[in-house]
Amino acid sequence: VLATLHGYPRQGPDRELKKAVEGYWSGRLDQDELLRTAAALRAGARRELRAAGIDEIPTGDFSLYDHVLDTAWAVGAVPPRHRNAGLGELDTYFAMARGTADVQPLEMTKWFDTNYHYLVPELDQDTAFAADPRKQVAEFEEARADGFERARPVLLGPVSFLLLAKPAPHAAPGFQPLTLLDRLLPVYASLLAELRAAGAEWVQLDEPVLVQDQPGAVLGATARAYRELCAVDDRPRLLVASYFDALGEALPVLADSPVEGLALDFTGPAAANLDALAAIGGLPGRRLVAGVVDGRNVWAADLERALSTLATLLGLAGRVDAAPSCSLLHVPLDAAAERESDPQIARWLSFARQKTAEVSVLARALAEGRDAVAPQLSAARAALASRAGSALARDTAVRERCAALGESETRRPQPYEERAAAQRARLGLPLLPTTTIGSFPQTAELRAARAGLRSGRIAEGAYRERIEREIREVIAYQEKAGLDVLVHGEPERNDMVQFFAERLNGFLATRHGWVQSYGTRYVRPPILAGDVSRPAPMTLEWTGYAQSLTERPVKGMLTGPVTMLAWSFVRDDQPLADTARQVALALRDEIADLEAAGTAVVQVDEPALRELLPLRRAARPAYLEWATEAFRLATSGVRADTQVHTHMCYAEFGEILSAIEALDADVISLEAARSRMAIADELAAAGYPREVGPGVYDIHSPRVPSAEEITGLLRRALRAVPPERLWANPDCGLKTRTPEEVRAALENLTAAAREVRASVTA
Ligand code: THG
Ligand code: ZN
Repeated sequence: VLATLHGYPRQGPDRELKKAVEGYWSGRLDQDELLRTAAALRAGARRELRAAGIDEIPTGDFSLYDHVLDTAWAVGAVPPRHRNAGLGELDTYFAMARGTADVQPLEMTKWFDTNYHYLVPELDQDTAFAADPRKQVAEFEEARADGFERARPVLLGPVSFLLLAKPAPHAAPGFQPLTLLDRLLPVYASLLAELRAAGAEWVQLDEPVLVQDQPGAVLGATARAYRELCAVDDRPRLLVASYFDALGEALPVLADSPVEGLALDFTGPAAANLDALAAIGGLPGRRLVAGVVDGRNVWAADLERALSTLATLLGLAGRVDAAPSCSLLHVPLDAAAERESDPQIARWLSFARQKTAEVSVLARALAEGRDAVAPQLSAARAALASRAGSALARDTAVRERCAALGESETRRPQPYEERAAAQRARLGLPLLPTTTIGSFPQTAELRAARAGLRSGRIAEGAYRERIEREIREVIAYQEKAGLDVLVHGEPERNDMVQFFAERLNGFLATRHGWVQSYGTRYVRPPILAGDVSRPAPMTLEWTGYAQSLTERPVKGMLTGPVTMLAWSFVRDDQPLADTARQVALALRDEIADLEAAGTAVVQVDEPALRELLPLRRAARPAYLEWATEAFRLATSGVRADTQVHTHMCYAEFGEILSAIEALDADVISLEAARSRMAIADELAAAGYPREVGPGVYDIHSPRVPSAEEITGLLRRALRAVPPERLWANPDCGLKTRTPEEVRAALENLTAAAREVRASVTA
């Protein structure tokens, strides 16, 4: 029994990789310096893995930007616009990642249901694959030279690569990337042969798409792919890896293929792999890499339970190795770095360094017997007991309140028509009212002021004056621009989840818990550790201050329960639905306070509603049920004449249209500018009965849309949505744009709304 893993955080202890890559982009570092830093970070990671007792290490999991991009590069899937941009290799690679002044980057999208985002390969009928094994071979040889006899190159498998890709912009209509499988397999065969020639005994091919429901054609393609790859002469042994859920119908397909090993996830919903494996008679004579330590959450493992899973698995495969369930890319590097903030809680946590140690304890326990690791096992037991028994985890008042909730708390008492009439009377808005999504540009001084308050360099009073000044400017500006429903601009907020997490009981902040979100961008997700409650109002002060400055309605801005969960590390000791309900109750109280203070419009954002959608269809209805119920629990306590808004962005909404309706929000704003209003048609076709603001300004682009362009988008939306139910607003918050861009775009937005309004009433 060996200890191994699928991948390790790339950024380094102090996000050195971010600094080096951004330094290269800005010209502060040259290519050699960047590549030297990257090599030093890989060497550092190998030292850590050696110290932790990992027997077989992954190679090739490192990336300067993204591993799916690296795979596209390794198979030669470089789109012509990047290939022909006249750049050197490294700059061509970064042009695919983030574009240049002249060429668009690849699209970016979420990696399954994690918070990591990958670059979407673009393929068409003319894509000519060609193997470029240099990165994989070099990183493997580097590990060997460093004394790792057992190193296992890891790359994305061919089926997942094709299914995660999308047709290039000018692909033939109806083109499907999977049709390129026959062209792609020889390229994989050549990568495998090169790695074998370099001395690799095993190569891991990741096929995470197989944990999603796949049609028979995909399962058939999988069988064919691995039959062909296994027919290659002089190849390494193949380990096909899956993670994030159970393999389901793909398990017998892989088990029937000639591959020498499988890596399976046995945590969370993927624990179903255990019975499924037994049902097919196991993998006799073959290797099983057993993911028994949750690789994407931060809790110290229950080693006893993992050991008993491993013990069962030992009877089901020729050889069993212990591993985390997936790449450790999804967790921060080191829980020990949190010790200074709270040594007690740090014991409950397991980040990447701790998880590698857990895996190595498990492997030793099986290889040498439990006695060999008795101290570690008892420490793990003690940490688990300490967490389970802590007062932080259980708040009786919160639990009693949740238990007493009934159906009436999740429904607004008045039907929508009655609410809409009451809101019209109270708000007196024009047709096509204009608003923004919440945040306004955040200047460097503002960020410095927040950091200054935190570190004590800026006094509380001076900070408040700074925020007040910012709010005054934002309100005055919106009045001048002629917006109808105003926002305070959120100058006091860093991140829409972090801000609330810092103000709610039950959430913990980390100091160094960075996790890669995409490229050089990282987030520091809060940890949901205990029952959630609201010790004091969270948004009243600044919302109230903003409202005191204007006669027009100012929206109270909150982050919804699902998004609070999606962008945090969640508890593993109770269902997500229970945690969501607790967050919802805290928000419900906040909204009641806002309403009592005179707020007439509240917006509860759920940009992550689509993100938590389970990978398997069978689990989706139950998720959507509790997710929409939590939103209604948060928002349904208001008066009929208080208007509830919600906002969603970056999602394919199609799959969740009925859930969007089930939120029962009075107004919803959605991302739409990039899809040219397709969402307005979809909502109309689905019979969506309430008000909508399909975004008419793509805030992800520095381009300022003209009034004519916005007028066109509004007219386009009016083909699907009647004028009494249409709002004019940007796609998303304005935080990432410059004040100049925002000024120009909002003036064009209000001008366009005035024009369309006039033509509708004429
Ligand atoms: N908040 C949180 N999670 C998120 C998003 C968010 N997950 C999904 C999506 N939005 C991710 N998008 C981003 C966008 C920008 C950055 C990170 C994730 C970013 N990070 C800074 C960096 O890496 O330099 C650090 C930010 C900080 O100092 O906190 O720019 O909106 N919770
Ligand atoms: Zn948004």
